Amino acid sequence: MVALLLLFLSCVGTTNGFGKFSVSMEEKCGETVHVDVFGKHAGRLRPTRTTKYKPNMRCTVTFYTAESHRFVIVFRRLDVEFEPFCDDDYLQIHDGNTTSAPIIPGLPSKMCGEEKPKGDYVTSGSSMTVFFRSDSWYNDNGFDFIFTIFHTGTCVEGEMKCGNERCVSMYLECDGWNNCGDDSDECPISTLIVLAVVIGIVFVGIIVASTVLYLRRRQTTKSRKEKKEDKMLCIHDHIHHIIHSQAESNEDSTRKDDTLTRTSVGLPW
Ligand SMILES: [Ca+2]
Ligand SMILES: [Ca+2]
Repeated sequence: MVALLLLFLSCVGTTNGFGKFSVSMEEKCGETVHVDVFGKHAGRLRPTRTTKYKPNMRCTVTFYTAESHRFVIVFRRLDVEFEPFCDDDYLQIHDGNTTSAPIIPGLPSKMCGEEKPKGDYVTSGSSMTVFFRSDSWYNDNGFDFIFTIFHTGTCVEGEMKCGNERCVSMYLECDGWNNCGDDSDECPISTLIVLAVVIGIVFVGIIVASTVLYLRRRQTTKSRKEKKEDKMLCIHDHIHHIIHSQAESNEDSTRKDDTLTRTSVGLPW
């Protein structure tokens, strides 16, 4: 079980771990969020913290960071009510600090349905504005994406170099989030973890098998004991019946002898 927990943590990571945070459109609706290069360097954005987004949402949230940095976005999920022109519920991510700014290069002008944008998308500057709206009926699970601040050039202390030459915070390494955009900040599952998981599964299997075997044996022993007790009870009843019959027979014989004696002697009754 410990091995499984380790694997889970290594694969999923913790949402609010050091250097990153989780936020929803609902709680920051209409606000501007500063992503500090000396604070948390990455975030996870969803419409709400609930399973499904709410009806009649009209939310705009602007994110900005230092002039030297940009944002990279990686989608984890898109599940917004589908309509061919995405006119009912939709998501837009603008490359700037207002909704008048163009859409981030590569992303659709409106996003809906379940086909999430693949790959990574970067802003041209240090800000981005997210807009999400929903109509009055039928709400799906929404969207879920990771955004990370990065810069190119020489990485400084506290940063790691991604495979695509981006520099991101070293605290984002192997945390379960694709912060570089090419997954190079994430660790492959090590042989040791795989071995630990296999041993864990075998261990759990042995415990389950042993428990089942023990319960079956216990049930079998109980059945045998009950059969033996039934047999003894049957024998006891049989013996009791024989003794009782014998006693009744003896009593009848005595009564007959007494009758003959009284009759032959002529004693009164
Ligand atoms: Ca809807
Ligand atoms: Ca990461």
